[in-house]
Amino acid sequence: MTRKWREYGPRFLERGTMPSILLGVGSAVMGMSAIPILTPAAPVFLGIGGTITGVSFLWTVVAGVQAIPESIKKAVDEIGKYKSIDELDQMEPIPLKLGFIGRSRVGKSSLLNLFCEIPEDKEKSGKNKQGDSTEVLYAYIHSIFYEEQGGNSQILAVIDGSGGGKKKRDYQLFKIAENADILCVILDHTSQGYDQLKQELYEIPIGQNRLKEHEDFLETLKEYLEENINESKKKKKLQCIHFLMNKKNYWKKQDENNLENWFDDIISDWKNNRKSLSNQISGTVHSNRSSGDIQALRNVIRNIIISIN
Ligand SMILES: Nc1nc2c(ncn2[C@@H]2O[C@H](COP(=O)(O)OP(=O)(O)OP(=O)(O)O)[C@@H](O)[C@H]2O)c(=O)[nH]1
Ligand SMILES: [Mg+2]
Repeated sequence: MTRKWREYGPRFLERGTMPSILLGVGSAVMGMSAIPILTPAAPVFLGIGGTITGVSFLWTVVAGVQAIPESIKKAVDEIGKYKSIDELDQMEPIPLKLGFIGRSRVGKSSLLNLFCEIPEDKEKSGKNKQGDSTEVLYAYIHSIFYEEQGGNSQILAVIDGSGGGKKKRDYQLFKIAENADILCVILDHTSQGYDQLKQELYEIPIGQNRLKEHEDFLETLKEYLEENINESKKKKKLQCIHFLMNKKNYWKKQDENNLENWFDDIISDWKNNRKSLSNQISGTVHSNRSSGDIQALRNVIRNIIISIN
């Protein structure tokens, strides 16, 4: 069976077709059993049974058509487009998935736009297309050269979710973690950003609550990954978790040591105690406002890709 059609069964069942078929058969039996009983109620039973059977039949047909997977697309033709993460496995080759996760306002969407050099008119700021449910996550298909221009390239699907505090939003971040090969976990010391301050070199003190927010998030992420990777084996070990301590340009000089130590402690903790979750664990201090830092991150990702291949 081709890769495309292997998906058909699960997609068909996902659409609630099993209960619908059972309901259809049940009501057909109910309707038919009314035929020999020639009471005035028989046509009513027959009518109800027939209607339910008809609706179930229609439902099954519609689900059967909807479940046909999209054709396998050449990944190279999709560069520069947003794709729902469910479509990524219909590409040839399947792109390597790089996920940006972290609390709201850490700079995930800004990073996606800068990292992939998405033209402004194509920016989506990580928001889902209107009309889609919040569960639909999009990836931007991007090509990264791992040697100088003209060398080998790797097609990446870069995924950015919404980091709002609500449980529903957490679901998005964890869904990214579940799908990614390389996970970039973004942290910062303040939730403030350029949009509010309109200044590049503003010194913002450490938000202790903000650090606590990240610590709690990392704890939940760890539990989630442990559950998925170790126990259910639903997900394979991540290739790399790279931590990014963003908004360096807003650090106060006197806070540098504290923030570096806080960040180093997190990386050491994951390196020492979470080895089972990822093949590689690393981290860099970073600012989205620095083009040098964006390039440095590209190099980090490129080196990870080289080490995987
Ligand atoms: N000064 C400064 N501001 C930054 C940096 N990175 C992001 N910002 C700003 O922080 C604000 C929030 O950034 P977003 O990219 O929208 O954050 P997000 O993580 O996508 O947030 P959600 O979508 O709510 O989860 C924006 O105003 C960015 O311009 C940085 O390195 N330095
Ligand atoms: Mg965003």
